[in-house]
Amino acid sequence: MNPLTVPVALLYFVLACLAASQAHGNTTVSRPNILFIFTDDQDLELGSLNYLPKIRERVQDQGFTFNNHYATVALCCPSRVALLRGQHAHNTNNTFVQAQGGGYDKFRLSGEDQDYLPQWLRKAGYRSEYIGKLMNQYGIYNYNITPKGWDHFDGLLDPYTYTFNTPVFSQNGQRPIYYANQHQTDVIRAKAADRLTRLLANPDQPWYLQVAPVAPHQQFNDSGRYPPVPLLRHENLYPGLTAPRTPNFNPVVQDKPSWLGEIPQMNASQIAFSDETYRRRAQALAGIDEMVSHLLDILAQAGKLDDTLILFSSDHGYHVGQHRVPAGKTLPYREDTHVPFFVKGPGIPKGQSTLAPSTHVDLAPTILSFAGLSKNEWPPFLDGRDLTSDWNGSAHTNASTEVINIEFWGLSGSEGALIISNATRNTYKTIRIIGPDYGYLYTRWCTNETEIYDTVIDPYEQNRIQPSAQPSLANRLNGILLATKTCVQDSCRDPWSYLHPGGSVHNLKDALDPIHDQYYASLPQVSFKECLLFQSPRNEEPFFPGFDPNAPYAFAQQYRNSTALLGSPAYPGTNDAPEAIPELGHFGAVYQGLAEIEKDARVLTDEELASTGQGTRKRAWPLYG
Ligand SMILES: [Ca+2]
Repeated sequence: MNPLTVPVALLYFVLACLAASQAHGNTTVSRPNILFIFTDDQDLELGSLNYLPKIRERVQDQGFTFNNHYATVALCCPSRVALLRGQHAHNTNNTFVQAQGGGYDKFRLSGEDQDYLPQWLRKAGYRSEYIGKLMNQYGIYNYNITPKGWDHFDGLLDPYTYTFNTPVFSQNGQRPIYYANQHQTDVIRAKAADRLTRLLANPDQPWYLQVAPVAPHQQFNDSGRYPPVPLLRHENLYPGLTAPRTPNFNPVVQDKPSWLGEIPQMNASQIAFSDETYRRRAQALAGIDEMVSHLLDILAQAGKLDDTLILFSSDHGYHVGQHRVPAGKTLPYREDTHVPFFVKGPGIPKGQSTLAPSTHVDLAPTILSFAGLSKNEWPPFLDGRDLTSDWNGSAHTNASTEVINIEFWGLSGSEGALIISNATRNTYKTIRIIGPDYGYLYTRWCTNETEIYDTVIDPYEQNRIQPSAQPSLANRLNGILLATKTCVQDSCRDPWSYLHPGGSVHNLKDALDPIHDQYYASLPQVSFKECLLFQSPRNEEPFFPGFDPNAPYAFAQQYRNSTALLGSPAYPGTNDAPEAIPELGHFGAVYQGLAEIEKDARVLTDEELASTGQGTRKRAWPLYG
């Protein structure tokens, strides 16, 4: 053997390693493209996937499913901000759909818009694009303040986001365009298809494309809240379809805290509304099935279907008649928080799944891991965990993943067929435990009522366990909630170790050892002083012993600007449509190209733009100190 062989081989190896490490942050190495389909208000528990047969066949069955995936907030804006920042809502402090709890203006004022997913993907060498609904309160009044980070952004604008037949978008901050004579789902599909085709034309540039339709969200306009408006070509699908009569559908007995404990059973017209909502949701999803099929066809034609990471999920779940509420979200129960999540792509096993719990807070680290961004370039404040290990077969080895933190601040109510409008006592903190052979849901409401369910024997979350009946269980659940309600980073990923720094407790079973009775009995009860509509640390005392709410690490305050001055602006905008067009999305629109979709498009008039702050949706919010 030539004595030079070994050192030369070693040199090549070193050079190869250098090249690989330098690849992070530039575009010299080919990386899988990423397509993320992100729907709005799509349940898992009520069978929504039954109405997406092509997505199931072409994505889910070809990939990996997370069967226990949860949103950490059952509401659009806070869930979306948590996902895009990789942080729990108590750390983003974007906790509601409008000021002062949350919204797009708060996202900007906090500075979080300067340090979130698209900027991190850029570091990984990706081009990032976004089509559809980003978050609440990005609208005709601030469209020109383009969401940062995206290389191309074409967003729906409030107040037209929830009126399916009056789609209004701003592309990269340009003057809003109204796509007359088109249904929103078709516009998003055509826009996404157009961008996908352009992205595929440059094979040297890895890309991330997030497509965020509003379906199957309810239609909201000035006159009220209604079932979603499907594409006209789908409006006769599923005749006679009714909402599933789950055991918790409009129950005779309802033992619930706060406002839920006070509402009557739904009457016949409210039940009919629930059924119509469910049927319309199924019809609205048919447009999503078409949309994704169109995008998959484009990927297949380019020979890129197998090379692309495809993610599918929804911002949170939905209930239709469960717990006596005709339609809506915002509740801590399974229907509102459990969401579809599956991935398909290179290296991902086909047709497999996991029961390991996961949440939307995990998506940012998972996407960054897949994009190949070196961990030392990840933001320091991520609260979730990288899920790529789950599809690589090492899932659920760490029992600490059994804990899911869920939280809410703000209003609830029913989205149509009102039983109660603007329920103000809907702020709560919840822990869901999903163990290998046990499961619990534990909620402390802002009324200081406690709600406990054994979710293994009571999966519909109806039979409350009184804390006094199982005090050891109740104080352990209180303890873990005390830890997660203010968790940051590692304490979110492993809250049992936060409670037990010695490393002796890794799950609820360990914690229930009587040796810990005194410790858990000594911990303060999770409490609220009053039912506020936003996060106020002083309202949420006491905290875990030693926790200082004023310390910079608390609520990740060092990673965002103060938004204390975000006042209480009137709800800007009106849902008055430029024109009244009842039904759109005719048969000819299937796979119609963007040029055809744009045929009747026009910019909004000065008068339409000036409607900001007018209209019946103007609301004044109380100012809190
Ligand atoms: Ca939503």
